[in-house]
Amino acid sequence: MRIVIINGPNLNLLGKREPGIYGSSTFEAFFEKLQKKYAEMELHYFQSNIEGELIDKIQEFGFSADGIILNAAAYTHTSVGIGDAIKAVETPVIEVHISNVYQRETFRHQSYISPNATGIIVGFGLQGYELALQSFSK
Ligand code: CA2
Repeated sequence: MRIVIINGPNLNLLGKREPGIYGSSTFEAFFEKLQKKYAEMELHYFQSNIEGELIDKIQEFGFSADGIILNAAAYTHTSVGIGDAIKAVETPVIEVHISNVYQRETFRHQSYISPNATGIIVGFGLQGYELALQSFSK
């Protein structure tokens, strides 16, 4: 099972700023734990603050991987381009948000990812990524 986790803008700051909303673990530390726990899976991780790089990565994995776990961060709410990329690829995409976006500002209630996502997980912190992973491991 080949799975990629793709994180969007500012998620490189996880564990370094705003722990009250996003927790205190860096994504790298969390990803290492996932790799150990799910050693039978081929896990990849990519983060970028650049919209086009996220689209390139979705296309790169979107015809060969078994699953994409995507937290497009702020681009979730703005990016027609990322939404189109999700629609264009064959690999199922699970949309993840660390925070419960529906408890937050109304602009975070809009998603260009959701209409073409296989599933959506919000508000479970970093555990949301693991839940998404488990959904692929059936
Ligand atoms: O809850 C989520 O996972 C979000 O995708 C996070 C985005 C936000 O724009 C979405 O509405 C919801 C923001 C990611 C920013 O990450 C930071 C991490 C640490 C410190 C500052 C920002």
